[in-house]
Amino acid sequence: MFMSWWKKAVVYQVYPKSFNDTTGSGVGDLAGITEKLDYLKELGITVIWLSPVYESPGDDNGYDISDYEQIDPAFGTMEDMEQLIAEAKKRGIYIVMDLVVNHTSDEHEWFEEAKSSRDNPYRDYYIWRDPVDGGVPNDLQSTFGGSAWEYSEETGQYYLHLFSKKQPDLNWENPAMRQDVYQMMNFWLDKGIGGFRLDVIDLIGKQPDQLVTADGPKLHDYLQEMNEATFGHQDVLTVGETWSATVQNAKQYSNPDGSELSMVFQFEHILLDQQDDGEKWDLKPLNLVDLKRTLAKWQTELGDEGWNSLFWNNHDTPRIVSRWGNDEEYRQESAKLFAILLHLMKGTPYIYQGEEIGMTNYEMASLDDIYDIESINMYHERLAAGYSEADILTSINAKGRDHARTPMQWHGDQAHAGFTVGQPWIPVNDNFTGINVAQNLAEKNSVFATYQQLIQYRKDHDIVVKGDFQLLYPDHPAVFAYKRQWQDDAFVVLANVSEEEQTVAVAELSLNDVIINNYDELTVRDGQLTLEPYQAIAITID
Ligand code: TEU
Repeated sequence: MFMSWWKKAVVYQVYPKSFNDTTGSGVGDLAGITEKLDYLKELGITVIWLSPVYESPGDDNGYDISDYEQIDPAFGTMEDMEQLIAEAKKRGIYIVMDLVVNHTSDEHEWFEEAKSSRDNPYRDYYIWRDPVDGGVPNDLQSTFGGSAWEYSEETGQYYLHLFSKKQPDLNWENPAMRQDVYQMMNFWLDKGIGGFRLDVIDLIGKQPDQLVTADGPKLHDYLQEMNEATFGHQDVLTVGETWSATVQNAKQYSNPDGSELSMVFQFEHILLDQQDDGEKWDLKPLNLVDLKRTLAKWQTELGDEGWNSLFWNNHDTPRIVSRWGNDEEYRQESAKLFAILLHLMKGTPYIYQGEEIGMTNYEMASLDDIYDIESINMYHERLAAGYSEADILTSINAKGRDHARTPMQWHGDQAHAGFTVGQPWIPVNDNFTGINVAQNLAEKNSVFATYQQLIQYRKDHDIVVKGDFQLLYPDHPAVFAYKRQWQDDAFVVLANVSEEEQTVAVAELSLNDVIINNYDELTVRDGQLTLEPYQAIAITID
């Protein structure tokens, strides 16, 4: 049976600003990515998801685009981009661009035109409303704090911004705007890119007057139209960022008939360590049983009616080893455990830069250490609302987006971890002397080696891509275990997500050959398997 290439792919996300600087500017660049392609090839990945490199004033690190068809000079030139695409292709790697079309920058020409007068042809590219009772049109809130409406003096109306006020929302009801977006997408497809990651795509069908943001009534119509006008005719990978995705609508997004997207990112597991009715800043310890149930639900219920994306990390989340592992005593063990758990599931795995060497969160001691707009806005908002600074910092240290954005740690014996010869735009994590690429490459049992082995195993064994999934010991509070089965092949993954030794009965499993083990030993006695702290193993079974 024909199988889309992206079902076998492993994707690596590059956040260009923090990856590799070749000019000494303190900001990573495109040439820096090209320089590291051999490293990525050695890891084994076949796709790079490139966070935005388009021209941008940088209010939200490139997620505020002022020109979709230009490269931001901080990252290089269009020639650098073309070279990256070509050099990657030589190594069997596709470049997936980040498509941010829910909003633009307020410095985009469309917005500059739109705000200039009510009858400007670009006015309806954005969403404008009259004041109500001399104030905002309604209670819609921005993800980055405060009202989602900003008053525009020139024309006496408010415009909508679901993110920062420098990120006005595009009006998808406007067919002319949609055609311009499709044209821009084709401009990039013509350059030979491998697809798109579609930023907050579940918001484009919004109905602001009804306070509807995600999953608006025309969302899927727009996606089908976009598909038809652009990537639908090409063999590319498309992945939607959909915070609101449910198994049900994920089947529609990733329908195997190809009418919408290849797959979506669902975030149900990412939301498990926050209070039910709170924001991400309202912390709650992770309950492992919930995590197992959530991921197992996505594994089994999408079935053959859709396709999963698998991830622990991206540029908006804290580092997994610090978040749900132990980044001190068991850093390597827990980093490998999360790799093993994720990479042997069904779906397309995504690795976020630095995850493959077990990079950790860093400590933010005051506002001076915080760079991200979301955290900064929240800090001021909560301080004004009466929260203590200590509480605010606890939340930011747990969940802030800067953790993912500290520079990639290449070398332990070079200034700024070899990321730049200049002053990095955000400090390098102090622990780079012990956690870096050079040391990972030199060590046989490194975190990197584990990722490499898992990626290779997926390439060599159809069972990883195609096999059925079954959760084992669903109620065990510390052991995350599952079985995969494809035709005559089967294996189990058994992982102890805790600092205490755990024992599970395995007599019925008839364990065979070890596929991977993050410890040297494997202890089975009288049908009981003992798992050391953060031990994770995969074993074939009869
Ligand atoms: O993220 C969507 C989004 O909603 C995030 O702001 C998210 O809620 C938050 O970071 C959770 O911690 C996308 C991009 O991934 C993000 O980097 C952008 O800031 C945002 O869209 C706006 O484009």
